[in-house]
This record gives sequence, C-alpha cells and structure tokens, in this order.
Amino acid sequence: MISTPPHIVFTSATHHNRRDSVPARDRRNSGRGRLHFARLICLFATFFSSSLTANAQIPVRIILDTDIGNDVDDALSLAVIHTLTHHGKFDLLAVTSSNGSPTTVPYIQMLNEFYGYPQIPIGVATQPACHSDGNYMLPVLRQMKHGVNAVDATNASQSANGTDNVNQPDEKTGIDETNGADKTDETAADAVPFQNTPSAVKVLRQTLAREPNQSVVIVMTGFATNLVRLLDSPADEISPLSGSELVQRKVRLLFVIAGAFSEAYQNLRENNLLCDLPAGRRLAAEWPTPILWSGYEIGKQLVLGPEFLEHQLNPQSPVYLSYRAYGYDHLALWDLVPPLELAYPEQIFTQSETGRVTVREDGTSYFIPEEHGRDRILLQQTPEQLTRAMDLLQGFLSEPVILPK
Ligand SMILES: [Ca+2]
Repeated sequence: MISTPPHIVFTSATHHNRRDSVPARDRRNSGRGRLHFARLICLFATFFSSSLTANAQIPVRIILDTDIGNDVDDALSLAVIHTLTHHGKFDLLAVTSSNGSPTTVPYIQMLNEFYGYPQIPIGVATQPACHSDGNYMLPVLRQMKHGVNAVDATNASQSANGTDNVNQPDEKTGIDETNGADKTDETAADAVPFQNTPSAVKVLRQTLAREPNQSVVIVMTGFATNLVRLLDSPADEISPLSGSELVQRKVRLLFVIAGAFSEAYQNLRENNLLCDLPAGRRLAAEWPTPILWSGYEIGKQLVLGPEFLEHQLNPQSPVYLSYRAYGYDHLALWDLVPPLELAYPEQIFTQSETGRVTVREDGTSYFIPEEHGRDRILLQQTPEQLTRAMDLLQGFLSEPVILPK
C-alpha cells in the first residue's frame, strides 16, 4: 500500500532572530539588495511562521557523494544542506566527489567555508569515470577567492562567441566531456588543494568507521563510482571491516538521485547511471542497505527560473554566482530532493511501497514492488506538493548566511 503524506500542520514555531550575526559580506545591500531584503523578509515571515511539524529528531548524519561541476544543482544541494545544518536538521560528516575535475575540491572547500564549515573532510575519486567543470566552478572560485569579476567575464566571452548555454546537457542524458579536458595554469593554481586531497574511498571508510551503527545516510547525487569502490575496499588500517561490511553496519539509508521510473521516462538512460554504468548496475544489484531512489521525473519538476535568481538571491553568494555562470534560464533541481526529504520525511514527497530497482545493460531502469524489498522510489508529486517543495527550496536558497558559532 502506498503511503500518503501526513497532513502538514502549521505552527507558530519560534525562530530566533540571528540577523546580527550575519557576516559583513551579506549585509552589503545595493538597490537590488534592498529589494532582495524586503522580499526575503516576506518569504521568511511566511516560512518560519508556518514551519512544518518536523520531528524533534537528532540531526541526520549525512555523507554527500556528489558529481559537483557536471551540473549546478549539486552546488545548490550542498548549499541547502549547509543551511539545514544551521537549522539543526543535519550533521554533514563528509563530502566526496565522483567528478574528477581538479577544480572540484577547491570549489567544495570554498562552499564549505562560505557556510562556516571549513573542517568537513573532502575526498575525490581517483581515476574518475567522468569529469567536468560545467563552466561555472572556476570563474566562481576566482571571484570568491580573488575578487575578480570572472563570472560576468565568462558570460561576456560566451555571448561574444555565441556559445551561451553550451554546457546545458540534453535532458541530462549526456555530459560535456570537453569542459574538463584542458586545464589552464590558472586552473591548476586554484586546484592546489586537489593534490593533497585523500581518495573518496579513504574518506568514506574513515567517516563510516567512527560513526555509530545504523546512523549514516549517504546521499549520492552523481555517479556510483565512489560507492561501488567503497563496497570493494578491503579491511585496512582504518577499519578491520571490508567496505561492504562497513556499509552494512554503519549506513541506515542510501539516497540516490539516479534512474527514471515513470512511464513517461521509461526509456530514458539517466545520466547519473549512464556516466559510470558498470558502477550504477553494481550499485543497484549489490548495495546492502535500504535505498531511496529519486528518479529523473521527480527533480525534473522542481524548476527555478531567472526571476528567482535575479530578485531573491544574494548577488554576492557563490550560489548566485554559480547559477549565473552556469547560464541556465530554467534550472531543474534534481539534487535538491534529498535535503528536503531527509529534513521533512514524507511531508513533502511520497515514497512508494518497498520493491527492487534494476538497471538494465542499456542504462534504463525500472522498479518492481516487492514485499520487504530493499528499495523505495519517490512517486510523482501533486501540484500541492510541488508548491510546498519550491516554497521551501526558494526560502533556503535565499536565506542569509549565518556562520555557526
Ligand atoms: Ca549531480
């Protein structure tokens, strides 16, 4: 039987006014900034006075395994995870990247520092299956780290060349390999931290080894490369357990952005599976804990338009700059589903009954209901659910950054 989302009850939950601790960089208000501020007040007055009845739960312990750089929604997802960490919803334990671009690690570190979490371990795939800068990470890094107006320069250059939006993937079924092919000296200079970054598998093993049993949620918003290698990892000085044993003992849920399960997309070869298809197929076949799958059709419906970008985001934030540099007119938010569902389980989205996901040899995927099955998928949203999800996401994305004490 398919569960229906419990009715969302609105309360007058207290929200402490912590605006005084907003960093100086976020208080600089231009004319547009004042408009932004006014809208922000309205938005958050609405949101916080109508807080969802979230469970009084301990923070969800999350490891984010991302392909940040291939698409920009990974960056927005990390930003929202940080914001919900501020809210006490999450404890972000580590970030691992399946994207092997040298810009990936400094970019993640920059985002972590911007949100006040510079200490979060970062790991990266060695010999990655895919890599791409998505045209946004390097200019945003230059602008955030060096104060160079690199995002506008990139946009101007692209427009002059008639190459605006060249990185827009086609229905998320392919990636732009050319973006990660050539690295300039400046890229290399910005990528210095990459050289000393531990492998994703090492960070995953270290993180899982020190966490309580059945406590960790791994969120995979990219390819399965790192997680399958984790399963294959042998006992070592970090843990006497193999990777598969570590996962069985420490992970309570894997939340996957991959596959396509609705009738409309039954023939879709979804990118997160396609990019490292052998790993994607093995993940579906061998992963030993419950998996929640958010298929292509779920995130596809969550769309941000340029009006939100231009009027409600802080123009000095890396989220704004990344979104602007990426050049989407209308941005689908596949990777924003996990933070919403984990913070408000089954209050925004609806989960299926249990079953089993299979990934075919051609990269298509399907779900079959099965009693006591390992997997669940998210079901397509009602218009009301979509509205709730977008209201929350826009609020989180435009929330002033408050550095943790
Ligand atoms: Ca992604």
